[in-house]
Amino acid sequence: MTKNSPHFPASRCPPLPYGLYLILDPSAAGRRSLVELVEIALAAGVRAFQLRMKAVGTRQLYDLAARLCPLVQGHGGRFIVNDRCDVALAVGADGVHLGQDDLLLPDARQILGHEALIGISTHTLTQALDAERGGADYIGFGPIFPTVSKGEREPIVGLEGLRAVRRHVQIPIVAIGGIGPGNVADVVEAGSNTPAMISAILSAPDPAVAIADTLAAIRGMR
Ligand code: TZP
Ligand code: MG
Repeated sequence: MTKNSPHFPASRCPPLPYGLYLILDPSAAGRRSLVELVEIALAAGVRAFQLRMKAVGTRQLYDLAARLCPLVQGHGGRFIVNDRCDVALAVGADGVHLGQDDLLLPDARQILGHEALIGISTHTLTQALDAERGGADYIGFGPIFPTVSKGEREPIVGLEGLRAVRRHVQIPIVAIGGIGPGNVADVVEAGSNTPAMISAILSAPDPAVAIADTLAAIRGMR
C-alpha cells in the first residue's frame, strides 16, 4: 500500500463519541484555565476534546497535553492533539487532528498506528472525499457559519454545504465554525455527528450552562 493508494485501510480505533467535540484553544478561554474548563466540561458530560494551541513552544504544548490527557481519559473521554503527531504520541493521546497543510495522513497513521483516531479538516466536498478515501476516522468540515475564532478564513460552507458532504461521506462529520447552543440542532439535522465548538463554550459566561444547553439540543435531535 503506498501513500497514493486510493483507499487506505480504516483504523481499528473506537469511533468518536457522539455529543459535543470541545476544542481547547487558550485564546478563547478568557480568565479560566484550560484545566478548569476541562474539569467543568467533563462534569457536564463532554467526552471528546481537542487541544489546539497555535503559536506556543513544543514544551508548553507538551506540558499541558500531558496534564489534560490523563484527566480526560480517566473520565472515559477521548483526547486529541491538533497538528502534532509527536506530542500526541508522547502523551498517549487518542489521536491527532490534521489540517490541509499538516503532515499527510499516511505518515500520521504510520507514526500513531491503527488504534489512533485521525481527523482531517476539510472545507470542500473534494477534500472530504479525499480524507475518507485516505483512511481518516472523521472529518472536520467548515466553517459552517461565520466565526471569530480562526485567523485565515476559508469560505463559509453553510448548512447546505454540510448536507452535500453528508450525502457523500460515510465517516463521522465534526462540523465546525460559529456553532453554539442556539444553532447546534440545525447542524446535527444537516448531518454532523459530533459538532465542534470553541468560543460558544470556552468564552461563555457559564460554560457548564452552555454545555448543558448544547447537549440538550443535540439529544433532542436523536
Ligand atoms: N476551523 C474552522 S472554523 C474554526 C476552526 C478551527 C473555529 C471555530 O471556532 P468557533 O468559536 O466554535 O466558531
Ligand atoms: Mg493544523
